[in-house]
Amino acid sequence: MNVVKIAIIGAGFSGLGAAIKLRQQGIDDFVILDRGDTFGGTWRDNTYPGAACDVPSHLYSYSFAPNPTWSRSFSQQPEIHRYINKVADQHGVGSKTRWNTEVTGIVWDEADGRWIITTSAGEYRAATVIAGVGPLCEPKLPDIKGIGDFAGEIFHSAQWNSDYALEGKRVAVIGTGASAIQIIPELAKKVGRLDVYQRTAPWVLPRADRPYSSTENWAFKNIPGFQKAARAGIYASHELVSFGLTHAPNVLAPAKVIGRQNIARGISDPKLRAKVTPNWKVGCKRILLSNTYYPALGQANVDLITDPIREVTSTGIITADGVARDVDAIVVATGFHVTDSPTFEHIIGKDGRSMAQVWEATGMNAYKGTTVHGFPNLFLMVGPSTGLGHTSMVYMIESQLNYLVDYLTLQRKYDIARVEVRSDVQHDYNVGIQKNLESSVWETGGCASWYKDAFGNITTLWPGFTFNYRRITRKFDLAAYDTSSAAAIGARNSTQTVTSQPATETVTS
Ligand code: N01
Repeated sequence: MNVVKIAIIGAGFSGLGAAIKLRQQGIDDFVILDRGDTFGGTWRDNTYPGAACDVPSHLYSYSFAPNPTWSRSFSQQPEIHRYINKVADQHGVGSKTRWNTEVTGIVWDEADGRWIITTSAGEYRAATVIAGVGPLCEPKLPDIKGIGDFAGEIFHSAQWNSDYALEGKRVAVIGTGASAIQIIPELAKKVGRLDVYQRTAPWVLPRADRPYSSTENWAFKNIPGFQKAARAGIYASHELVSFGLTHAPNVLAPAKVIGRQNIARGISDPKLRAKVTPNWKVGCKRILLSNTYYPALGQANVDLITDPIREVTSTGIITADGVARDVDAIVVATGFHVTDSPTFEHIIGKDGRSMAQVWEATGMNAYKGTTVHGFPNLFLMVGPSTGLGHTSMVYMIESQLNYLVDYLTLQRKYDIARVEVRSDVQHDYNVGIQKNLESSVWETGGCASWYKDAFGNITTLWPGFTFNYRRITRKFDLAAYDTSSAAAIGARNSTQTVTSQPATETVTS
């Protein structure tokens, strides 16, 4: 058994960021556990052709590790993966990581005041766990009749089989979300026939992607403040969108015009144009960016199929109209388990219930997207109500890291051994979140999306400006927590509360 002060689960943007912050705090007694073998998380796993980021590179990177040599305005997966690993090298945290270590259980031991972490490579005990597992890490396979019987090649977009040559093959893609619209133009170039199964047409806007010139990269590197200014400009322009998404969906009407123009520019056939035109408000689902998706759909070797899928057979797909289309391979681009992630079943809190069981009753919720009542000394990264549809998640991650670092400072100051958010504080916080979402496009936009949970609540997204999240995570608000000192834990039965005052923080967007 390995005993550490802090265990970080996951080596993506969150886990790596946490490790770097711990190092900067002078904390070395920690370990990072990851099932893969390099840093990167989702940017390591999603290797599908065309994988790229929808957020400009200068914003989709750590503020403390700017990269003046991004090759394009929107980076592709290999470059982001390289960036993350370079940052890890620069901060020397590779040696803290246990690769190929799948975490199978995280159980709170109240008597010991520590988490017991079971992994494929043995057991760990840690006083504090930072869960940087990411919301988009558990591929969701569609529940379609017969899908298990398909005899050809079938894989999820996040589990790309690069050993399988798709050249010249008959291929079906199920889904037209963020991943699919990046995959489809790449496949259209090389497969014999491509059947695209669309359940709901997405809004796809032009992508202002271009290579950076050597002069620009020189300027990012050598002109003081130039890269920071570029980052700030990108940040500000994206925040404007958040006002429309959260408070005034009609403000986004120009985006609809731009989306229609993108369709008209990319597709000449009126029937196909009609099929790809969404009937819900822009922003209700994630706004997608592509200059190549619509032209790909218009290619002679590509068919867009909008009849619902009835079943999958051993040789292909049959739609509700009875048409059978045989294929050699099926690419399943149907998203991820987000509000129902299997990860939640593996985290067992103080009363023996899993996070999945707790959230079955209440819906997925946390305090500031980070701490959950009943799960002491656990910090979720990119937890409930911290997701974004309009800007960089790295900004949210860094806000959470501020919160964590401030906690660690207070922990030392007050010798805190156990910290648990108060249930009333967590409840009130989430009432505020849901209230802020009432007028949002995600609620009123007339679409179904993974942003909503089984109760119909939007438990994934941060409502409003991200600088408000930065503001509420700047300081760790001890008053929102019940805390116990190390001495009290030692005494086991006599819990000594350091502080438990009414919390006053509210969410404003
Ligand atoms: O998944 P999705 P994704 N039968 O859930 C369809 C991030 N991301 O992997 O719309 C038929 O968006 C489903 O149809 P419908 C980003 O946050 C970021 O593409 O539900 N179809 C939809 O078309 C994104 O939001 C980047 O009707 C079925 C598709 O599958 C998140 O990842 C790049 C079906 C799923 O779309 C997930 O994106 C890529 C069924 N049974 C991804 N079930 C960046 O650039 C589902 N579908 C940062």
